[in-house]
Amino acid sequence: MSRRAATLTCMLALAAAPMARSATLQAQVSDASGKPLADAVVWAIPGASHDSKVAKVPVAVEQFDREFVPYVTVVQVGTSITFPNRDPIMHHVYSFSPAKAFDIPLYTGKSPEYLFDKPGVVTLGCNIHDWMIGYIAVVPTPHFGKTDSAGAVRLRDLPAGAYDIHSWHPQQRAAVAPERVTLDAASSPTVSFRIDAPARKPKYKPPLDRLKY
Ligand SMILES: [Cu+2]
Repeated sequence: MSRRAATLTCMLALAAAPMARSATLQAQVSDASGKPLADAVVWAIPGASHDSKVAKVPVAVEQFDREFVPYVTVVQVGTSITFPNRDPIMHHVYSFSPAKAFDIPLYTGKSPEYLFDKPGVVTLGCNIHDWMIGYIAVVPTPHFGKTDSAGAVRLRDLPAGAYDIHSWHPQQRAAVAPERVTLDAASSPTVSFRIDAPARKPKYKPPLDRLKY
């Protein structure tokens, strides 16, 4: 074997190594009519507990152009989140949700950091701008994701084993039952969910008036 081929073989072996230990789950979420549903949260609860340290990655829900960005955020229980205001006007962000209630009176720029230590859905609002709404799904697992515009999401690096796969969408009319799957390194199954959720209708937003917020 040439030196170059040996190096290549070695690289391929390294690239393949994580596959031997972990599995990938694909989920496809559609609405009641079968159309792809974006912004659906999908998370996997392992049947047997395994190492699930909370990833210490900074998570921010920004206010930009007088909207919450992103519209839907998903984090593991134990994650801290900030709410930076990137607009040239003030916002007053709040939540009354049992999973996490807080209030950030009129501010711009940086916000305090809040710990999300209970599972559940947190609904975000702004006292100044009625149309602003955002959601944080706090899930008790490091294995989660959010569907793209094609209704697809991929959960990577799941240890082999049995999982209950849950789904949720902010506009859903009813809770959806979880699906049980068994994952091994050789397969990357696709789980399909149908969530009865009407299309998101953005609320009217008046033109920006810098003098009046
Ligand atoms: Cu606002």
